[in-house]
Amino acid sequence: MTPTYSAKDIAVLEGLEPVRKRPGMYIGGVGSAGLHHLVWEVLDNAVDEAMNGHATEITLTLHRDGTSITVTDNGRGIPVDRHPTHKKPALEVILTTLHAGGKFDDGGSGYKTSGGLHGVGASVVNALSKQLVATVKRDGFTWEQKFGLGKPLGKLKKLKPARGTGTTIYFHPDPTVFPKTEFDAETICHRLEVVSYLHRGVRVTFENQVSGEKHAFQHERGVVDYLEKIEGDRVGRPVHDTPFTVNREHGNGGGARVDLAMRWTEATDEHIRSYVNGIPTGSGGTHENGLRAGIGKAIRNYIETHTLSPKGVTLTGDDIREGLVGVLSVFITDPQFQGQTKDRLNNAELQAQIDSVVRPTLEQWLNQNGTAAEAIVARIILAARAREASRAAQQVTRKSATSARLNLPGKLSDCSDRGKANSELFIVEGDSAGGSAKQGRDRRRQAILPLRGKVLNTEQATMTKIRENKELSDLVTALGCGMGRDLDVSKMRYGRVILLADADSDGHHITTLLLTFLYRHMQELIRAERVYLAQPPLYRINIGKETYWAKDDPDRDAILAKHGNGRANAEITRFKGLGEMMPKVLWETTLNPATRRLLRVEISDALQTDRVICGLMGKDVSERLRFVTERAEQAEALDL
Ligand code: 0RA
Repeated sequence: MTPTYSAKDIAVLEGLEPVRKRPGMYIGGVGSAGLHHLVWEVLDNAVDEAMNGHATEITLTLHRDGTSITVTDNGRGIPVDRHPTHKKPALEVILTTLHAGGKFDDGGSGYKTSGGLHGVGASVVNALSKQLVATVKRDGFTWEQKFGLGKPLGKLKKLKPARGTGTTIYFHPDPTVFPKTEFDAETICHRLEVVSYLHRGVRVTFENQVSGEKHAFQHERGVVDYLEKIEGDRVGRPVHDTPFTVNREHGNGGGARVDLAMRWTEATDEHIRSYVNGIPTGSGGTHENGLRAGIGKAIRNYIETHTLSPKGVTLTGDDIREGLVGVLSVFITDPQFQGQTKDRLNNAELQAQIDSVVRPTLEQWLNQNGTAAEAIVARIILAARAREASRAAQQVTRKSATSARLNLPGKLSDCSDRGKANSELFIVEGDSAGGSAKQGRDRRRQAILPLRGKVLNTEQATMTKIRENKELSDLVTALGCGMGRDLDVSKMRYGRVILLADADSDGHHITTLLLTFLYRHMQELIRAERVYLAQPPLYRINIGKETYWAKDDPDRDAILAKHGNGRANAEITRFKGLGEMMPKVLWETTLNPATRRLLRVEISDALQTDRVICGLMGKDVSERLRFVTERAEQAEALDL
């Protein structure tokens, strides 16, 4: 009889040439995200080993060159015995064979790596590394095999006797594939910390040999510890003591492993961090929808059965979840991600699965925790009443706002092309700068709104305070597109809004405050690519007959190094503020579309952004200024 091979058996295994030919297909691109994808891939394999109870420790070392990494775990060790069909050590097979869909389940040998939880498998990392060394402790010995560009540089070697088991992968990405091979320590460190929260008990260590720093993370209470960390970084105290938790290891809930910790706080927004197989899902998806649905049903049911329904207001889902902070981590076998940044879960079945786990457990928890339930229900009813009150107040202002243009702020110098795509509203700090900008602008397409005084830090303010703030309400009125839930980007009175502040630290601070407001309350404007930062110069440098403009100190030094012989023949003027600049100079350097440079504000990773904004504008004041100054260097699009 002829043996039957299913298509899967044949199609699954290939050589690594396709990876080198089209790396983007496997890791999403060869930019920084793609480079770090290699790290996540190697890390995931170690995490997998820990998740299945075989490893308790993971160490990641960023080596001194900043471009190579070692990941070690104390798991079972990659098998080194001969693979029955490939006639090679299993380790070599795993590292040189492409596994479709990241899964490699070789029925016969019993090897199963669900390591592709993140995607593609260690062989892809190997293919894209100029060097990779796998070291395994297993069967009483240390074993080692070296690879270059995915090809074995020699056979698997049996080295000295060893106690214990484990796997160590060293890799150095190929600089001919990646234009930039420097790893970002902060990104890696943050990811490792998250791993330690999502896998309770596992000891995760980051050794940064570039900076000499070492961090060790270990959390026995897992997502509950994570919840408390997030709450600590944000404003709004908890409204009840014990968090609500779910911890379902496989089986129940239709197959998904579910880990959840959440608590209502006094914050005015909802903050849920979700993960699928340890991958952050910043744009949510079916698992988050299931969570929201489950919470909504449980709360409504509880309120009904205890006859707590408020009079005169109906509770919306948003009311129910106002102030909720939560961490949801699920592990599933075949995650499907969608969306531009592939950070939204699309597996339809997850919605009902999570819903059916959360609803009954939360309802039961509410019934057993009367004090907490009371506080939560009171919090929800308060949210609903506040919403109704602010809606009523808004309707009054909106009625008068639509009736006339007269309500536009008095300090706004409008442009004649307002409403057209190429029109621009400049938000300028201070009246004197506003004056220069007003004179220097192109009146046809550029409008100027000067803001006086300090802008409110919206991260710590209530909605009422935000609405009462003159500077912010002027901004909202001038833009004409509403804010919060009423935002309608299509109504925006200008093609772009451009923030123009002094090039000094005060200016950066104001920019940060405005960005925080826009991010929290007019986020669609940023997503629609309608928000920009102007880049006014800080220095004028005259060298001989030439004039150069520098936006900061490094820029100045670069110009001096390139065009001057040191500082000797250069004449340097530092602008104290925009107001000091002649209108013509402001036009030439900052306003004129032909000569200026703008940064487009963009949200590359919603979770990361939230983290940064909380860090910046929440409790820790010291972190604030670093942000815009550092990020503004990154030219072109600014990662908010
Ligand atoms: C295949 C089979 C087994 C373990 C592993 C792979 C494994 C892979 C990696 C990658 C990094 N660390 C790892 N640790 C283990 C199971 C072998 C057995 O049954 O003992």
